[in-house]
Amino acid sequence: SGEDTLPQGASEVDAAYMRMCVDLAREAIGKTSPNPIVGCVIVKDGRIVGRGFHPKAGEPHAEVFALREAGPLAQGATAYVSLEPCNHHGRTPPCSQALVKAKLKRVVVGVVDPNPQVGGKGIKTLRSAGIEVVVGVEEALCWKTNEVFMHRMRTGQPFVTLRYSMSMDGGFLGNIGVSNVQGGLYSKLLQENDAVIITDAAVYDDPIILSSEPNAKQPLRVILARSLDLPVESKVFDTSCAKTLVLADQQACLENIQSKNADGKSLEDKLQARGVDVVMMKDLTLEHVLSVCYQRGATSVLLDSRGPVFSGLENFLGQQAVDELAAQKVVVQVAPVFLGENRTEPGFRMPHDDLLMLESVSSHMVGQDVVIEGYFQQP
Ligand code: AOF
Ligand code: ZN
Repeated sequence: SGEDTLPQGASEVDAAYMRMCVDLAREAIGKTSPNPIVGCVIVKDGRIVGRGFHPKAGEPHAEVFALREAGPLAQGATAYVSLEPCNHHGRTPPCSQALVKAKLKRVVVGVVDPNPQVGGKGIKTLRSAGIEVVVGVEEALCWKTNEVFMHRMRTGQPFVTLRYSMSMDGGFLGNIGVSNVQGGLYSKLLQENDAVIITDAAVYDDPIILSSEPNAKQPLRVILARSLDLPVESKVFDTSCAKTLVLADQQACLENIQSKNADGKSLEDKLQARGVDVVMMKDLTLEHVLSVCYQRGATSVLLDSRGPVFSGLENFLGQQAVDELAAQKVVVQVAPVFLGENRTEPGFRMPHDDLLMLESVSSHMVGQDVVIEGYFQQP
C-alpha cells in the first residue's frame, strides 16, 4: 500500500484509517463467502469511536457494527469503509441509509462496490443527503483484499488459485511440501478458499485436507477421479469436519469393472455411506469442474497440485488452468531441498510457446521455504 495517489479531499490520515478498516475486514477472511470482507472505522474529533467488520453472510454489515459502537457519537463524525456502503435490501438493510440516519458528516470509501445492486448507488444516496463522500482511498489495497468478490462480480466465475510445492531442483513435492506447509501457508489457503481440488492420485498419500487455522471454515474438498477405485478409508472421505465431493469421469468409471468389491457393494455406495457426494461427469474438463464448484457455492477454488504420481490428471489441471486462463493466481512454495534421483518430472509443462509472465509478483518466507505468488495476465 501507500502506492496509491490520494484522491482529492483525502489526507494521509484518511489513508491510515482506511488501512485500519482493511485490517478489521481481514478478521473475517474465509468466513464471509459469498460476501466480501469489509471493515469500518468511525472517527470523531481525531478519536476512534466505532469499529466493525462484516463477520459472515446473513449477519450485519461492517457499518452497522461500527455505528452500534459509536452510538450518538456518530453524529458529525467521519466513517471509513473499505467497500462502498450498500444501498439495497439483501439479507440485511442498506448501510447507506443507516449512515444518513446516524448523521455522519463525511464518509471515506475504499473502493466502489461492483455489485450491480450497489455500483455507485450507495455513494449517491450519501451525497444526496448532503454527506461529503471521498472515494478511492487505498483503492488498490481495498480491491485486492476482495479480489475473490471482485472477480466473481466481473465474471460470474470462481476465483482460482493454482498451488504447488517444489524442490530446488524443480521436482514436485507431494508429501514433503505438504507436511512442510501444514498449519502454515497451506492451512491459510484452505481457510481462504471455499473449495479445494485434488486429484485421485493425491488421495493415495492420505493427506489431511483440513485447515488448522483457529475456527477455520473448512473448504469443500473436491476430488477429481478417473475411476471410483479409490481408497475409501482415506482421511479425505471423513466428512465429519468438511464436505467431500467426488467428481468422477463417467466413461472411465464404466470401463473400470473393478469398481465393485468382494462384498458386492459398489465403491460409489461405500463413498456415499461415508457421506461423500459422488457426481458422474460426462466431461471432466476444468471448466465443468469449476462450474459444479460454483453451483455449490464456491466463489474461490484452490487447485492443489501434488505431482503426477498415478495419473495424468495433474497435467490436465495445470494445463487447462493456464491454457484457458481459468486460474487467476499462482502460489508456489519452494523448499530448500534437492531431490536428486528422487525428482519427478514437473507436474505440468506450460503449454505456451511464448513466455508467460506473471503480474504483481510478491514473495515471502514460510519457515525455511520461499513462497512466490503472482497473477496470470487477464484478457
Ligand atoms: C457493505 N458492508 O460489510 C458488506 C457489503 O445480502 P447482504 O445484505 O449481506 O448483501 C450482500 C452484498 O452487500 C454483497 O454482495 C456486497 O455487494 C455488499 N456487501 N456491503 O456496505 C459490508 N459485506
Ligand atoms: Zn451494507
